[in-house]
Amino acid sequence: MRLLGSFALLAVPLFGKTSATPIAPRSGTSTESITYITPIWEGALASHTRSDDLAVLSTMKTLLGLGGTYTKLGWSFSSWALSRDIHGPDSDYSFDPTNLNHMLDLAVSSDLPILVHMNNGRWADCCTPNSSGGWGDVLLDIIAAQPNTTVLNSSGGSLFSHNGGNNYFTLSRLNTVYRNYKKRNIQASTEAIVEWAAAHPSLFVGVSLDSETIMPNNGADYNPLATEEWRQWLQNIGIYGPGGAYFGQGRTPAFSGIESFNSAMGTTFASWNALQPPPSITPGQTFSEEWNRWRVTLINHAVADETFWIAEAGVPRALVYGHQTPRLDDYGFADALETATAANGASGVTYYAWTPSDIGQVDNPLRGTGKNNFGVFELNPLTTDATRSYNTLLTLVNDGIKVICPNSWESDQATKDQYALFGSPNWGDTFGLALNKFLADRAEIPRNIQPPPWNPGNRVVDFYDAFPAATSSGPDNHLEPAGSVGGVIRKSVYSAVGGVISYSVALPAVSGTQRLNLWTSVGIRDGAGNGGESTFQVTINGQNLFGTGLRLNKSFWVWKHWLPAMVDVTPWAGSTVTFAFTTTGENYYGWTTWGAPAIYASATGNDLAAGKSVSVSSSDGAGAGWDSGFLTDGNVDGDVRGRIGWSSVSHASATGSEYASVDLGSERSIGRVVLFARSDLVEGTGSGFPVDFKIQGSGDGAAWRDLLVQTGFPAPLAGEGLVFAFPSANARWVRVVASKLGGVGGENWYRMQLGDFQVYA
Ligand SMILES: *[C@@H]1O[C@H](CO)[C@@H](O)[C@H](O)[C@H]1NC(C)=O
Ligand SMILES: *[C@@H]1O[C@H](CO)[C@@H](O)[C@H](O)[C@H]1NC(C)=O
Ligand SMILES: *[C@@H]1O[C@H](CO)[C@@H](O)[C@H](O)[C@H]1NC(C)=O
Ligand SMILES: CC(=O)N[C@H]1CO[C@H](CO)[C@@H](O)[C@@H]1O
Repeated sequence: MRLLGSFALLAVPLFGKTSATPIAPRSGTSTESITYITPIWEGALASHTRSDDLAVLSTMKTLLGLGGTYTKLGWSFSSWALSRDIHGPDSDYSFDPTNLNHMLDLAVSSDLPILVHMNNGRWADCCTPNSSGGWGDVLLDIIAAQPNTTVLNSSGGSLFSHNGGNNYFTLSRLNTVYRNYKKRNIQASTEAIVEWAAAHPSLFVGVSLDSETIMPNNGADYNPLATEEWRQWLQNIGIYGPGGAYFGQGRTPAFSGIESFNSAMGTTFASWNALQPPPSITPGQTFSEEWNRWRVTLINHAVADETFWIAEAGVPRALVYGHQTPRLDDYGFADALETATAANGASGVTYYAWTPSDIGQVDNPLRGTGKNNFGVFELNPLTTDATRSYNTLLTLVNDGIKVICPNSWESDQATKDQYALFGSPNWGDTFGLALNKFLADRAEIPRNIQPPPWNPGNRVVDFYDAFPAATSSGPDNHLEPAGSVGGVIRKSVYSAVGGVISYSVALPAVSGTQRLNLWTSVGIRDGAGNGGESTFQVTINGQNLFGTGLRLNKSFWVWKHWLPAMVDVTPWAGSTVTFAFTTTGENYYGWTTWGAPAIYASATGNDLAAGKSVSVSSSDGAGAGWDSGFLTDGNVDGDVRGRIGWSSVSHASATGSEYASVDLGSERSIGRVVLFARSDLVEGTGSGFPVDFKIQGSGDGAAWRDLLVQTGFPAPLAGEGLVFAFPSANARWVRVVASKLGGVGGENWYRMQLGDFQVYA
């Protein structure tokens, strides 16, 4: 038995880190009942002087109204820890807290809650005059002047420039020059916020990550470090190999040699060193899709790592929000929706919307991935119609949003605060009116907290089981048994494009705060051919539940991804309604599946394994955060510190048998197991999660039967909860038996590690 090497990693102090006291964690997913409206307002950065700041905030309070107990007005601003807010060369451009402290003080004097945008990504030099009035981009220039730091196009031209939003540094983890400065300064900025928040807990809403981390276009990123890291990721070597900081997070499955890569991709590279990205991206073409998958992975990693840096400096992950612009252009910007949830704390987006249903297309999937604690960190209503803006806000709040940062692009920005919401005869006025009414109407209404999908409650309608009684039209509607769809675990309802599957359902009545939610995941069944997109929609009595529909590009199949989604159907409780599951798209490509679609009644959900006894095949790390008892302690808060979960002993190779088994105390009918990845690794996504495993049930603890079989499961995000649904069965003992194990970051070995093990009816 070897000791867990990663403990040593955790103990290494970070340079520049002080011992800020962490503020008390608040669970962002179950106890937070406040919705915050925090307009973006950069204070003295705009056209007025600091002495005006309080007056501007006071005007904002008067014009928008303060809200009340449950819906509150606040504001949000940026920390520019790599540009404006830095000391000079003598202290190596370390973080200068002067501006941040000014804004934090303003929050206290105005008595308004604040959210801080960590604006150190591509917008790092936007609107950031430094203390001497110049543009505070000295450090950005210094970093950009060093070798291999910026994003490159296919002919080696740098795509970095100082033109607000174009600070494109390569997101490769091998870009240590940029990452070291960024981590140091972000953590210093975080520590100042944490110290302030500890003194003013009711004024601290949270932080959002770098705004809108994307690729500049489809001609990026050809930086040699990005290519080198891609080679390592494809083979699970280097930083993704044994001993590497990100071991266990490489591609699943890895390629054993360039020959197997060439044969899968239709390429002819002579060696791994000769591997280069395709010169341009052709959607649907296998090699292009593989390359684009890596581009999205780079963004996911950047978002996840920044979250960990901030969490490590003391902000609970539930208060660290992603800030992405998903799905403007999957192949150009690589801005897949998953990048908005990769933060693995809370999630969030910038959003432009004409209509409320535009918003629903993003926030329903965010909720489905368990990110019911989510925000819109730049909300641009794109309409002059105050009623539409108001309805957009209502849609968000109905979906359980926690933070809304209104923004308003004014046509007369030159003479106004950049993000003024009032005082001009343009869009801002109508949005301001909508906000004013919303804050007043919602003042005393608690936030509409939605249950996370791993505990959505009791399953009251199972569309899989009910399929034989459904009417279906269109080609090839049928059931797929659990585990049979591309090796991905879902019991799914399968249809081809044009398929409509209709169910007549008597929804149960609800009482009190109980809610009914439809949860499903959507996927594309077959990947042959080029391009193509499917749109998934569920209607209830003909009315769309998913706005304009959930759109999936074929890459979801290529990557074996499923998009989870959840929508509230409580308004129809107690009545008999018709649900129709429909898919539209290009016929040739649009073979689609609905994974484990069901309706759950929340507020009655019950983890049958909670507090129950666990037996395991082996154990390691006792006293250092690891104990088999932590598997059923219900602690999934995703905090970086504390009770982590269970770890097996180490194995020299991935092939190894380990299990964790829970005794439910009596025989129960079960249909779902939810496994949580370990959540504590300081950098990066989860590892130690089993790769090949079975979920088994037993009535006597001796004879086991397979409930579900999984092979080649890709490394989940740190702390991610994964829902494995299977046809209902009776069992008293439930176990997860792994036959192929995951690598563990910072170690040379393979282990089975889980954060939490939950079982549901
Ligand atoms: C502020 O900006 C000016 C002009 O861009 C630059 O010369 C100066 O070094 C900057 N000061 C700091 C502290 O970055
Ligand atoms: C790459 O960038 C350089 C410098 O901006 C430009 O001259 C060149 O045309 C670009 N090449 C491609 C293929 O985009
Ligand atoms: C920059 O990239 C080149 C080409 O891959 C490589 O030889 C060199 O070592 C890199 N330099 C640094 C500092 O990473
Ligand atoms: C929403 C989205 O990004 N859809 C894209 C899917 O891929 C096709 C190309 O095959 C694009 O045209 C779509 O815009």
